[in-house]
Amino acid sequence: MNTPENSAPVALLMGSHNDWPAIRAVVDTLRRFGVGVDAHVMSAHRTPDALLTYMKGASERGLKVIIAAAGGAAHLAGVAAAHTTLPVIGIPVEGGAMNGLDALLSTVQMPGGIPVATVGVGKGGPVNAALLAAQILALSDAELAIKLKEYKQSLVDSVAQGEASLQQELSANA
Ligand code: RP5
Repeated sequence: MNTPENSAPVALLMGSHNDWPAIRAVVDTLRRFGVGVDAHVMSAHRTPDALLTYMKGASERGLKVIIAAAGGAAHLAGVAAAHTTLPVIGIPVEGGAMNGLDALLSTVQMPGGIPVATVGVGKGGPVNAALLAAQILALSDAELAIKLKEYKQSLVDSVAQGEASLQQELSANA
C-alpha cells in the first residue's frame, strides 16, 4: 500500500486499523491523481511516542501534507498539528456511540494557533481530504493542477448526464 516514506508527499495516519475501511478512499483518490501516500496506523492515545517521532521528522522526509483520521475522542489530527507547520487535514471517522459527532467536534474545535482543516463525517470526507491535499500540492505542481481541473470538469459532465437521464425518465412517465 505504501509509497516509500522518502518520496511520498502525503501522510495518511489513522488511529486504528478499524478506521481503514472507512477511509481507504483517501488512498484510492490520491492514487487516481498519481500522488504517493505514506499510510500508517498510529494513535495519539495508544502510541503517543510513535506519533511524536513520526511528526518530528515529517517535513525533513519530504512530506508536504498530513491527513489524520480518527473516531471517538479524535485527537490524532490535533496532536499531529501540534508538532508541525505542515498543513494537517483531519477526518472524523463515523461510528461508535455518537456515530462520528464526537470525532467531528474533537477534530474541528482546535484552539487558535493550531489549525486542522476538518472534512465532513461520512463518505465524502475521505475523498475531500485527498482532494484538498492534492489541491495544496498542485500549487507548485502544474501537471497535478491540470488533472484537478479535468476532474472538476468530470463532475460537471456527470451532473449533465444525471439531468439528461432524469428528464428522459420524466418524459417517458408523463
Ligand atoms: C480511535 O478510537 C480510532 O481512530 C478509532 O476510530 C477508535 C476506536 O479504536 P478501536 O478500539 O476500534 O481500535 O482512536
